[in-house]
Amino acid sequence: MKEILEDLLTRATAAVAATTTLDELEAVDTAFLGRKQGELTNILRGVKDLSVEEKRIAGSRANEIKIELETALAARRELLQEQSEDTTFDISEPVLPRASHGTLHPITQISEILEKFFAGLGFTTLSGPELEHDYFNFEALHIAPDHPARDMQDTFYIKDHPEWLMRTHTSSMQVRALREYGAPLAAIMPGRCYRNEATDVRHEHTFHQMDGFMVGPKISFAELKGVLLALAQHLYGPDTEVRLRPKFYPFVEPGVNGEVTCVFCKGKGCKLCKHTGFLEVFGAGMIHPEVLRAANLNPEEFSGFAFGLGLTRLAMLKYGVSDVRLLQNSSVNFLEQF
Ligand code: FA5
Repeated sequence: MKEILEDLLTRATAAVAATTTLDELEAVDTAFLGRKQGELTNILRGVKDLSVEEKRIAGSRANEIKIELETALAARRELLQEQSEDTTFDISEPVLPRASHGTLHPITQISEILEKFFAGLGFTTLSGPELEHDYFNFEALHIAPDHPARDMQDTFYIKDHPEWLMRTHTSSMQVRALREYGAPLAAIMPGRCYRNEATDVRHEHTFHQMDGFMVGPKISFAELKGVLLALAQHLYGPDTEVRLRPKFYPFVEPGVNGEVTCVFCKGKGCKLCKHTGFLEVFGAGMIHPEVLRAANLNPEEFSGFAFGLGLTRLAMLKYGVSDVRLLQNSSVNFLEQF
């Protein structure tokens, strides 16, 4: 009797596993456990006619097998039910138009490319306030209240609070960051800036910059050059060259104007690069000792370089946008190209 029961269990389990529809499963259920002619039901019914010893052994095993089989059937039933629900669809249902998902703004895209690049060089990304105090935007950067450099960066002031203004550059974060985290420190600071500009194809009243700096015990101009070259080649390809020419910024000494090989004519000279073969994309230099002092650092102990990229300009070059104002006006027709 024991062999008959084990053989039944093997066959029944295999039959359950082989079913692919709920109808097939019900047929297996009836064949083994059906109330009238189920194979196991019949065996259980005949247990009473066995000897006392056989009744004890076969009876308890037959009941165990019944429970095992019921469990296997229930599990299979659940699985087949799920599968049949998954594949049920209404072929008469009307097709809905595909939802529009939008894309990341080109300035966000370029900012993320740069953040990844700088993270690889060990720079941390920081952000700071757009409504800034005059001190961090100008004075801490060695631009006194009557300094002519202020004329180049006129901005929007807060009525009755002339010491508060919309920041004109992300350089406003330099002293804030160094005061907060100390040196050595390498950081980039992307963000929105504002200037009181007469807007044209290259100038907006609201635009994006990314400042960066590295301050440590022996940071030199060579490191600045290396970082800027690696950055330009990462963005515009390995043949890109960087040209640095002297430029005055009150917060760096020496200061430079950084240009890269024109991405449109590859250095041959065209209308966009005014036939020079180069396009201006950043300002940079060695951090002025007065700025280090404002950051509570000793210029005898620490030196550093700083650079400021026009993120808006970089995005225009990378994606071939000819008018800066297109980037601010939120036109879906324009933005969905990116
Ligand atoms: C500065 O703003 C300096 N803070 C950069 C700097 C940082 C120099 C650290 C040295 C060390 P500048 O005013 O040149 O410099 O602006 C830098 C870039 O911002 C420009 O090359 C340009 O790409 C972008 N930019 C400036 N004004 C506008 C504007 N109105 N619209 C769009 N982009 C602008």
